Amino acid sequence: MSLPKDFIWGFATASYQIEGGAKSDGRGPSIWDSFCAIPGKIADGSSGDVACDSYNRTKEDIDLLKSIGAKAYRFSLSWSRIIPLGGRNDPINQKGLDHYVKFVDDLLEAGITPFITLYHWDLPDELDKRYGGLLNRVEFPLDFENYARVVYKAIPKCKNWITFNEPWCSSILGYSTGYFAPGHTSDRSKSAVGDSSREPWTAGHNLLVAHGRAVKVYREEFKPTQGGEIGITLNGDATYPWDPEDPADVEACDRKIEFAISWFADPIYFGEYPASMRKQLGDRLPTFTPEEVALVKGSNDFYGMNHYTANYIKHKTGTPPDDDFLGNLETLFYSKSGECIGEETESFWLRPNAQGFRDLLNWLSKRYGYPKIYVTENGTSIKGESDLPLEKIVEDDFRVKYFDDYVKAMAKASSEDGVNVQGYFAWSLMDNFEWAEGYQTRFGVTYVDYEDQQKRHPKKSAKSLKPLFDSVIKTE
Ligand code: PNW
Repeated sequence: MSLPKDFIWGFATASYQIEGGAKSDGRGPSIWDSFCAIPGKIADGSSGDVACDSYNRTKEDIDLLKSIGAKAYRFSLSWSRIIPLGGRNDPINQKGLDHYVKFVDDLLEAGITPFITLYHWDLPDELDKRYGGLLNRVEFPLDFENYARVVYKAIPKCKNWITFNEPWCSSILGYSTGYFAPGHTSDRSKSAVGDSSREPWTAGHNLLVAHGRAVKVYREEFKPTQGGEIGITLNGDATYPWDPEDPADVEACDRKIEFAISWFADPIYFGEYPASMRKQLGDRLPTFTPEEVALVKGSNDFYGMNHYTANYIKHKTGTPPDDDFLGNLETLFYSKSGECIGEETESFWLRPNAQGFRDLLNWLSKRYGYPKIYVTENGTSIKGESDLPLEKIVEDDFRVKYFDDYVKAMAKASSEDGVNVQGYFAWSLMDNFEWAEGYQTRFGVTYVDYEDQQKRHPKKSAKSLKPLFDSVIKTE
């Protein structure tokens, strides 16, 4: 089992989860600032106001990356730091932009390759108020295109770009369940606004078009001189039939991945939505205009894969409710014969199953013609981690084993199955603001002491990745 010689690996973070500095140097608010201010939305009532204070600790973060051997760092930009109101006719905040220009310079000087995510969920709040944010099919893609252009122009040294992180989360958690900002849902006990039967599919469509626009601008105006690559990052879990003898469960396994991943990947690789989604959603799923197809089809230089877990899938019968987004099926932790998918973690949705990673890498490769894959996130929380004393927290053997199992499964997919995986980012470089779960759930390979000036304490897992990758990456 092995990974290719120039395989690149490192750690990932996202702006709102680590930066803090919410009002520093002219940053405007994002939808997450507003969402956190609504009582009851975040488990511990917290926000990203201070988070890991990374906005003020770039040197410390780069030193940390260097000390644990990272070759690359994936981070995201705060759109409202760069254009506080967000729109294409709104002013640019030079200080905010300069912050990222310098950060990239400093990373490169330290020998670390930057991978920039343009959008990791923190839409400028003004755009949500001005025209409904992601729900606006015309304005949102144009404003995103403008923001992307501003950034490409300012940071020519970055050669690796990701447009959107997990559009599934933005669409479903933001507009169906209301679990994430902006919190829209049909459930009136949670939100006064929202239509879970339509809005998530509209948001997803507009994200795809915005992605297409940003890629077109990169390819036409910047790629010829800068020579970088651009893609989108999609999340999705592996699936196994609840009853392997039941063809309907086997079929539901594919449908589950289609509703999560192919929703975005099929338009990007084939120019249309999966048939299973069209069949269930009818005209609630928008139709691509020819202009939109031209923007979206063929718009990935690489496939960004975020992956954490697996589920058993049991098909449902009858007509699914209007707010169903899974594809008329159930996701379960136990199979019919009583097998468990994996051990519990601190995250209700996450249980480790490394074989699932290998199987999903194969599924994606077969469907999309063996594209170049960067695993842009993979990692785990640990049940009860936050309640342990520091000396126990840094002995995170559960996380060490998770990375060991997952990286080896990926190496087998590469050398034995022919999957074209070229990079890997562990989520996350440090504990951070875990969205609606606040700070209780930790994903970091570094412990952040929020009670003691956000001091960083590398855990065992932080130091485990370098020897692990050294042992599987080919030397010639
Ligand atoms: C990813 N779910 O999101 C994100 O890209 C990160 O920002 C996040 O911190 C990380 O995973 C760990 O959660 C997900 O509820 C968040 O199924 C939630 C879900 C899936 C992915």
